[in-house]
Amino acid sequence: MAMLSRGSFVDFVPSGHIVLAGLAAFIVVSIVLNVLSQILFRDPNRPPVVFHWIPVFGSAVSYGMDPYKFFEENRKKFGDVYTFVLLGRTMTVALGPQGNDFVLNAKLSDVSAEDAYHDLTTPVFGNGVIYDCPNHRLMEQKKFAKSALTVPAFRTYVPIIIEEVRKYWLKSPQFFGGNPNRASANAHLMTAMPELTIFTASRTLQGKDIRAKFDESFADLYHDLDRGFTPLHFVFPHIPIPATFRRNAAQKKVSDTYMAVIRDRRQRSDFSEFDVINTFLKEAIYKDGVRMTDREIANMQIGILMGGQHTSAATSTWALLHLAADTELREALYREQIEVCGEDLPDLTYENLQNMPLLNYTIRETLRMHPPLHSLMRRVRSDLAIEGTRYVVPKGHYVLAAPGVPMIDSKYFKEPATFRPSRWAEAKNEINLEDSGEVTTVSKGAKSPYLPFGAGRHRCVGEQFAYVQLGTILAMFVREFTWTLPDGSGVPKPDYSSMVTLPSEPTNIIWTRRKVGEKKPVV
Ligand code: X2N
Ligand code: HEM
Repeated sequence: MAMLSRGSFVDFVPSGHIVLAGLAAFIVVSIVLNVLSQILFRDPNRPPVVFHWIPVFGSAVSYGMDPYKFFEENRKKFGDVYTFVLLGRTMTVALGPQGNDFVLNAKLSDVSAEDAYHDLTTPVFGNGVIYDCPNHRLMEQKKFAKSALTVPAFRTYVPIIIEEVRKYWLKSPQFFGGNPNRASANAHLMTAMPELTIFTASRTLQGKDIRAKFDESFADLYHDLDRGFTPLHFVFPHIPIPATFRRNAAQKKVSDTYMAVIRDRRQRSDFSEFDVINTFLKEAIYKDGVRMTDREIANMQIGILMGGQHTSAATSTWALLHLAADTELREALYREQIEVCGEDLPDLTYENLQNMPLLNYTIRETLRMHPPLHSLMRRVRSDLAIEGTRYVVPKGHYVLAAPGVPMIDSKYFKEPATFRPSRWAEAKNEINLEDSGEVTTVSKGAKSPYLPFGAGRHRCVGEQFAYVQLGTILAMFVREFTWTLPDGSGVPKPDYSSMVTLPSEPTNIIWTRRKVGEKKPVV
C-alpha cells in the first residue's frame, strides 16, 4: 500500500475529479461525433445506417430485445438492405427472399461463416471441427454426419425414441413422477422438453453408452456447456465470469468422455449401433486422405448434440404450446394417428410418420412462426457489391440473413400471425413459393420465403432427424394426453435473449391423460 503513494502513477494524476471529467468529456465528444457523422456524412456507396446514439454499442438494445420488430421498423425506413452497429460489429441486413439468397448463397471467397461463429462456438464444441477448420473440412464433416442420418437409421430411431419418452414420462415429476396412474398435472415444458430432447437425441445419435452417461454427471457438464453458448458469449467469448470458466472445463471433460467411449468401442470392436459416432469411426477420412482424429470426432459429437438440442427443444415446446391453445387441431392429429396406425394405436413406425401429413405440417408451421435461429451471419472477406444497388459491403463487416422475416410476412403467408398447419395442404395456391422448391424440403435455392433450415453450403443436415424426433415425440403426446394452457393464458410471446428463440415464461401446460381403454377423440 505504501508503495502506491510514492512514485506510482497516482503521483502524476492531479485529481480523481479531473480524470472523471476527462472521461465524461471523451464520452460526450465521441457521442456527438458519432451522431454528427451519421447526420452529415452519408456515403452513397454504403447501405443506410440505423441511427444510434452510442458508438460501438450501436443498436444492441433494440435488436437484442426484439430482432423482428427491429428488422421491420427499419425495413419501413430503409427498405430491404441496411446496416446497423451491434457491439462493435457492423452488420448489413439483407431481408426478403432476395436477401436470403444474397447472404446464404454468397461466394465462399466473399463471405465466411467461421469468421462469424468461431469465437462463440469453438470454446463450446472444441478444436478442429465445424467453425474451427477451413470450410472444405466442414463440408466433408457434414457429409459424414449426413451419411449417418439415413432412412434405415431413422427406422431404428423411432422405437428408441418411443421407449425414451415412456421412460421419461414415468419418472419425471412433470409427468407421472413414478406413479403410472397419475391422471392429470401441470408440467413445465421448458424443463421437460430440453430433458426429453437430450435423452432421445443422445440415445439415437450417439448410442446407449453415451445415453447412459446422461443419467449421471454428463447432464451437468452439458448444462455448463449450454451456459457458455449465449449471446453474451457471442459478444464477449472469453468474458471472465464463472459461466465461461465452467464452459471451458466442461468442454474438456465432455470431449474426453467421448474419446473414452470411442476407445472402448474400438477395444470391444462393437460398432453395432446405427449412430453418428460409429459412422464417423468408419467413414471420417477426408478426400485428401487425412483422417479425423478421435479428438475431432469427439468434438463433432458435441457440436451436433448442442445444435440439435436447442433447436429441437425450442420447437417441440412451441408446438405443444400451440396445440394446447387449439383443441380442434390436437384432436385432428389424434384422428390422424388412428387413421394411419389403427384404432388400438400400436407403436408408430418411421413409415407411419411419413403418412401423417397433418403432423408434419404442424412441425412445419411451428418452424414458420418460431424458427429457432433468427439471425444467420457471415463475415465479409472481400468487398461485396449488392446487386441492383450501388452499395458495397466492405471487408470486415458482417452480412446478416433473417429467414424468419418473410415467414411472417403477409406477402407470402396469409394471416401470418395465425397458427394454421392446414395452410400447408393448400401450399401451391395459397402461398407464394415461387422459385422455392421448399415444399419438398430439400432445396438448394435460397430465394424462398420459407427457410427455417437455411440454404446454401451451410444448410442444416439435421432437418430429417429433427422431423423424426419431433414427429415421434409430438405423436406420443397426442396419443396419451389432452392438454391446455393454464387458465386465462395464451401462447407465450417469444424471448430473444438466448441463442434460439424460446417461448417466454410461463411455459406450463395442464395435461390430462386420455382414459385408458377409451381412447376416442375428444371432439
Ligand atoms: C446487452 C437485450 O441481448 O438489450 F450449434 F454442429 C452446431 C446463430 C451464432 C446466432 C450467433 C447478440 C442477440 C446480441 C442479442 C453445429 C442446429 C450450429 C444449427 C444485444 C443488452 C450454430 C449471435 C444470435 C448474436 C443473436 C449459428 C446452430 N442447427 N443448431 N444487446 O450460430 O448453426 C450448431 C451448427 C449463431 C447467433 C445476439 C444481443 C452446427 C442483447 C439486451 C441486451 N447470434 N445474437 N444450429 N443483444 N442485448 C448452429 C449455425 C450456428
Ligand atoms: C445448420 C436450423 C436441427 C446440425 C443449420 C442452419 C439453420 C439450422 C438455419 C444454417 C445456419 C447458417 O447458415 O448459419 C435448424 C433447425 C433445426 C435444426 C430449425 C431443428 C428444428 C439440427 C440438428 C442437427 C443440426 C438436429 C444435428 C443432427 C446442423 C449442422 C449445420 C446446421 C451440422 C451446418 C452448419 C454449417 O454448415 O455452418 N441448422 N437446425 N441441426 N445444422 Fe441445424
